[in-house]
Order: sequence, then C-alpha cells, then structure tokens
Amino acid sequence: MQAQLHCGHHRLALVRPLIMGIINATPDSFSGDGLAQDVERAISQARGFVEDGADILDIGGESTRPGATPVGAEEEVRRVVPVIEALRELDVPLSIDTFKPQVMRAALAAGATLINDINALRTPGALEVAAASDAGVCLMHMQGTPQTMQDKPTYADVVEEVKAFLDARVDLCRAAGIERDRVVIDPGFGFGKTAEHNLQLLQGLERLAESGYPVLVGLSRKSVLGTLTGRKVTERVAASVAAAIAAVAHGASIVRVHDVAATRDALAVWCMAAKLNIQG
Ligand code: HH2
Repeated sequence: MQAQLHCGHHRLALVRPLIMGIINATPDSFSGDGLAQDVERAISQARGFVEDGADILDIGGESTRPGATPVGAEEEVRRVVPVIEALRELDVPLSIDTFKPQVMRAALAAGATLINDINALRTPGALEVAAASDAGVCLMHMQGTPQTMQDKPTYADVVEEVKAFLDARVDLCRAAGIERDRVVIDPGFGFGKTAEHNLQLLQGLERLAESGYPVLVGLSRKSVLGTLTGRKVTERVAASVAAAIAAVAHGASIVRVHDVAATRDALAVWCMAAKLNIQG
C-alpha cells in the first residue's frame, strides 16, 4: 500500500486509519446533520471535529441520499464556498463532496485539496478539473443515480463488479496524469446496493485494498446499520463506530464519519490492540 496521500500541499501518512469528518452544508441530509447555510455552525462543528481527531474534513452542499432533490451547481457553490473559505485556516485537508466540475473548480479555488466524487469523475469535465489540479481524488462506485439507485440494485458478484469499475476509473485517472499517490477508492456503501450487497462489500474489502490504493469507507449512520440494529438514523452511533472498526479491520485506510470523537476513541483502542502505531 502507498505510504502517503497527496492532497495539494498536504501529505497524509497512511500508517494508521484516518478519520474524515462530515460537514453537510445542506438543509436535507439523510442523517439530519445538515447545517444549511449556517457558516458559523459549520465552523464550530469543524473546529470540534479537528479537536476530536479528524484528519480530513469533507464538505458537501448537496444531499445524495436515495431520492434526494438535485441541486444546481450555482446553489451548491453558494452553500460550500463560504464554509471552505472559513475553514482553510485549519491545518487539515478540506475535501469537497461533489460530482459537478463547476463546484469542484470553485471549491479548489476556495482552498479545498481533495475532490470526493460519488460519481468517480464520470461527469463530463470532472476528470479534466481533477487532472489540472494538485488535489487528491476519491473515486466512489455508484450503481444508477441518487434518484434511482435503490430501485432494484442488481449484481452477479458485487465485490468483483465494484472492483472492476474502480480499477477502470483509476486507470483513466492515471492516464489523464493524476499521480498514484493522489488517488483513493471507495465502494460506495448505500449507493445502489441492498443491505446484503453492503455486507458482502464490507466482508470483501480486502479484495479492493489489494489494488494498493487507500480505501475509504462511508458507512456512518447508513440504512444498512438500521437494518442490522433496528435503530433510527439518530440512534446509530454505536453501530457506526463498530462499522468503522470493521472496515479498518478489513483494510480501509480512511473512514468517513459523522461522529468523530466516538470513532477516534474506538480506533485508538483498536489500533493498540492491533499493534498499530496510532501516533502515526
Ligand atoms: N456517502 C455520502 C456522501 N458522500 N462520499 C464518499 N466518498 N463515500 C460515501 O459513502 C459517501 C460520500 C452520504 O452521506 P452524507 O453526506 O452524510 O449524507 P447526504 O448525502 O444525505 O448529505
């Protein structure tokens, strides 16, 4: 596995699992954590996340939950850019969670150094924006679109199909000039997957990690955890922490979470037990 992740001027050592804290500058995110356009609350949440141990902050301006109402690029830019500008003083990489090239460009100009794209740079123009930048790139698998993806997700072998998709997207990025140490891959939990598909992917994560690219996992508060525990979205912290530990145990390098402090504590204990050097 590669030793570090290159995101603009940041170099993140991949010697211990990294925590990506979620900042949703949205009115309608699935877990109810959306801050709409309250920049002050976003800053205070972000500061708290960094104090609690977040290594990366992921800022999103459009909910991608199943059936979400799409947001135009201009509105998305209006939501995320003030937050990114306010957070750039923090000494952590800021990630922009978008699939729109126009939003990527505005976010990079505002100070983002990682592009987190649920569409794996398939939107026309997105690959070019990423290639022209020095930012890290997270390529996520999704079957369908957020509007249709949970209608009837179908795979013959979910792990192998997700792997083949991500391998092909990585090859295109590399051919476009994006350096190896800028790339992260993500199976896209909940994006066109049944609960069973999500569990097969979690159990088969090593197969994705074999590629040598760091694997990011976003299971925090997702519906598969509701299926397993019977808990509402607001009551899934313990399940989310367990999912983050399970993901790391199966080879994930980065966990994308809503509950940074709880995840950080659990990972500190798990890393000691697994004899990883958590000081990184
Ligand atoms: N999940 C969500 C959004 N972005 N990005 C990556 N790389 N991986 C994920 O699993 C992922 C993601 C959905 O979570 P959230 O942002 O909390 O919800 P919403 O899209 O409703 O704002």
